[in-house]
Amino acid sequence: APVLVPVLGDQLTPTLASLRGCDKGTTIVLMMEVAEEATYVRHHQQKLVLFFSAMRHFAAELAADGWQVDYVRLDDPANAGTFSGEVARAVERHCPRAIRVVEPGEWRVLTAMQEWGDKLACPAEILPDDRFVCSLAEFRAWADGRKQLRMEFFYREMRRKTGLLMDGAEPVGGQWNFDHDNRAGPPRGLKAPPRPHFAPDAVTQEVIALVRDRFGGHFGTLDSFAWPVTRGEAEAAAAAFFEQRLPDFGKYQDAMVAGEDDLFHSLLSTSLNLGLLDPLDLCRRAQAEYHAGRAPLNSVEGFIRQIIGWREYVRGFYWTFMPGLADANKLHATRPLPDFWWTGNTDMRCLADCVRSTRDNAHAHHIQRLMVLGNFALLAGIDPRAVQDWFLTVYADAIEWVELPNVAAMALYADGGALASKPYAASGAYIHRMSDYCGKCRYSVAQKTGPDACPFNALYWHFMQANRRLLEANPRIGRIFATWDRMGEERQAEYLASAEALLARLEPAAPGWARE
Ligand code: FAD
Ligand code: DLZ
Ligand code: SF4
Repeated sequence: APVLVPVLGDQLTPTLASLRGCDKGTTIVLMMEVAEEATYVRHHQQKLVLFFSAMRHFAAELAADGWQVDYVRLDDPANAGTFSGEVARAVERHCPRAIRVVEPGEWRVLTAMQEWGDKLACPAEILPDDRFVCSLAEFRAWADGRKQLRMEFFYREMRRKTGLLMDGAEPVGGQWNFDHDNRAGPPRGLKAPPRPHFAPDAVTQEVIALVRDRFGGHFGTLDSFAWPVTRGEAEAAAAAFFEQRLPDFGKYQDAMVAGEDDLFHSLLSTSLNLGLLDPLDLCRRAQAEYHAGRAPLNSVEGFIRQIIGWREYVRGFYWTFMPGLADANKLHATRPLPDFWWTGNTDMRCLADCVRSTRDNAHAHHIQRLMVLGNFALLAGIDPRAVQDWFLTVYADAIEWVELPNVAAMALYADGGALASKPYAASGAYIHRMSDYCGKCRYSVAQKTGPDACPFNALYWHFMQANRRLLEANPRIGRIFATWDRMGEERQAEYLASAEALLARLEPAAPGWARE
């Protein structure tokens, strides 16, 4: 009897642990397009096309390589609609002696997977996903016994472990982190090289038709679909990044320019998260760009830190703090998500541009996610679960292991500071410094209160006041309250009244955008 190897949509890696060492003659690879995965949140249409197309391409590659692939298409009339249902049908079809599968990227899927063995009366082995630099066991060992988890210290361990940018025991350049060089605001007219565009082939076009037909009501447009859907395309995207964007990646990492949707960012998160690219390999290639003198250290270090630092850190964090993390709400935020998060219909120019980019590309870059969208949700006290659903729905790179820690812990401080040392809260001045949004905004960033003032200004103080008890004790933010106290009651009242007026005007989103 064969071994059944289910391969999920974010496991598109030929060296996947479950495939390694298997005999092609006695292994059935099972890939499943299932309605539940497409609708447990109503993913952006581009995200659906990306997953289905990349899965179909990967299945074809495996088959060409001699694997027996049992591929269940979404439009198969017998499709059971869920992973568990499809694995059960496959067990009936193939009578395997065992199931071998790599752990998934979401808690929800893991709990279902853990029942397969018993329910199907077939031994099921769940293997660690070793496509990461740091195993979960290693992360737990690092985290155990620490009072505080901080990315920076974890990152240093990963630098030592991988030897990336190391000079013996010392970091290359004498510092671990060059972030202070990576905070340039955008000069007027800053433009990035055009995004590499991967024109939809016949497979992708068929999937686009399927998605339009079945999921045309989901958020987002499909017209500009340009994501790499094969390993070859992902490699081409990486090569283009190293050549054209990496040199300026560091300097403009935190910059935002209206209409410049990705600036010098790599756009490689979807390929990394689907398994089309290997994180360590990418970092080594970035390091080689530095050694060849083609990219400066601050860019290369910054890029490597995002991958072996943040990406690995949030994964360990997710599996350490689930399932509680999904319900964390330390700041007791309960406001519904505003309607403009879906429609883009707001006079706040920064937010309108971020929502527009999200709709057009199923992507927004980090500082847009953190300091515009996330910052607004934090300051306005939006219910973390609603914000989580939005982020999981709209971004093509959103799989819960990476989305949830970034949203709940990094952006919303819903974990009360387990991940980050302070909330990423900022007034309009920060967005003004880092972007060209404010000049043409209907609000005035310089004005602090009143109907024409930048909403971030009053919301900032409203947030600080509302959460004073928790934040005052924080050495990294506590001092801000001295400024507030010096303002005088009248000014304080103006701030709070402005914020209350703004919050009262927020139109809650119609139900049904994220979940049926
Ligand atoms: P680049 O800026 O080019 O960075 C290079 C790579 O580093 C990325 O491809 C990504 O793999 C990794 N990386 C960078 N920052 C992070 C981070 N904070 N956490 C994990 N990996 C990181 N990333 C996702 O992959 N999926 C998500 O669902 C997601 N949701 C986010 C939600 C919020 C609120 C925030 C603040 C960040 C989120 N991120 C998420 C992290 C980051 O914004 C994206 O990885 C990045 O914008 C992807 O674009 P890029 O490939 O051009 O990144
Ligand atoms: C995101 C996604 C979608 C939309 N569809 C599928 C699917 O039909 N089949 C599949 O195997 N995976 C899909 N995925 C990705 C899964 O949701 C992802 O693999 C798990 O959420 C986490 O491992
Ligand atoms: Fe955003 Fe305020 Fe600037 Fe307008 S003025 S773009 S709302 S930060």
